[in-house]
Amino acid sequence: MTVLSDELIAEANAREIAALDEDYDALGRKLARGGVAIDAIKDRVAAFSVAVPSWGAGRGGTRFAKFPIPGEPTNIYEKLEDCAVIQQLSRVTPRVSPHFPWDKVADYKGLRAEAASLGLGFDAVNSNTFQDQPGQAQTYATGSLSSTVAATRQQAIEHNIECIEIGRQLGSRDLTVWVGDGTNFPGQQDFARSLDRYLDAASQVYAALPDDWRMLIEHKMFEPAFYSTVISDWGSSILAAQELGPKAKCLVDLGHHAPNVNIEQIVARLHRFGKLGGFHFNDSKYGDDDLDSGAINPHQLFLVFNELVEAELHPRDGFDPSYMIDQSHNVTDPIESMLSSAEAIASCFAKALLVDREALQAAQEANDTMMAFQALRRAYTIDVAPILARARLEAGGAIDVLATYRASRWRERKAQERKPVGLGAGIV
Ligand code: AFD
Ligand code: MN
Ligand code: MN
Repeated sequence: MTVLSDELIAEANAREIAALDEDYDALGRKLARGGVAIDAIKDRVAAFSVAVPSWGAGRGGTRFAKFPIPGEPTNIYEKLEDCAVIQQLSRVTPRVSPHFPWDKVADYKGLRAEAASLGLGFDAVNSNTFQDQPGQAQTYATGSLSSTVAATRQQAIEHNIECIEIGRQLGSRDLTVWVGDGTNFPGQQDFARSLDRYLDAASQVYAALPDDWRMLIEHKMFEPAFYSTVISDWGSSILAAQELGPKAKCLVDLGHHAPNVNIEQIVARLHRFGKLGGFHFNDSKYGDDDLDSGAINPHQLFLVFNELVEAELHPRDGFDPSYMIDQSHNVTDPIESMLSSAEAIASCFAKALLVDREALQAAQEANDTMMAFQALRRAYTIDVAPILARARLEAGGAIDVLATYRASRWRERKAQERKPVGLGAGIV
């Protein structure tokens, strides 16, 4: 079942195809001069995918306000529909990452079937112990897995185990655990003892993982806790992952680091120790901004993918990171943001594939700094858009994803059908 009409996509593509052929052939000739077969790159791009977050389908907000748009989805079924639009046009986002209890339903088998009928599967399951839910016995106001209150830790453990259970029914294989636990004042908690409590509770979640599952530990430096956070950085994350066991890996959210941190080096380090579990792609100017991928610093995204391509060529302890978008779309149509972000992510992957690794390594070995840098620069400056567009076209997607989406009038049509979202604040 397709959400948009295939004729609409075909008509839009018909207007673009002559120009695409010209651009693809020209780029193909340019790449061939360097010994690169454009079709081989296109095939790698066609096999690339990134998951979208269910919560990213709705408009996000800040702690000040949220400005909903008419026709935005209000439940997981409507969110899946919107994710299906993104996938149908982009052909690069075949999986959705759900968040619980936000996406709770009565029938998960039915939800999985519904997703499958839309051409979608499920990616990592995200637990939520950073918010209280109506009727919940214990509060997370002073922490969850690291709480000083045993009953609160137990509740957080049970919630994570329930997420694994739901994920099994949905066909997921990863549990992503991000906790907001931390402090706002010096002295508020003992650093060592709060980490001990976290590790003890996390090990009970870990023990409930099926054999083929992974627990992805997501660190974040600050917010909602502004003085200290229990899993604050990649150091805390890898130490926790090493302590928990081989199924525990680290998840890198691009917005969760101290300013100016060299994220690509962190990626290389985590891979070196077999602990690179996955990504939350977004962009950031100041902190956990959750801006659209590649909107602020596309070069950093390219450098991250450069490390990923390198890591794949030299797997230390396997290489299987899960890629996901984690963004808050506060001022755009979320579908448009995810279409644009998926393209930015895939394009950095394509550029990283175009790095002449032999030349790079030779320059590195010879300490030829300028030529090493130029090996990266040459790939970064190539416009890979025709490769992405051709891969999409061959998979049934749209050459110009945004123009085709707008032509579909999807949001306007949904505004007639869907109930309006309430106002209010809301970080997602
Ligand atoms: C948080 C983290 C984490 C979490 C999400 C919830 O990035 O991924 O699941 O936002 O909205 O900042
Ligand atoms: Mn995240
Ligand atoms: Mn975040």
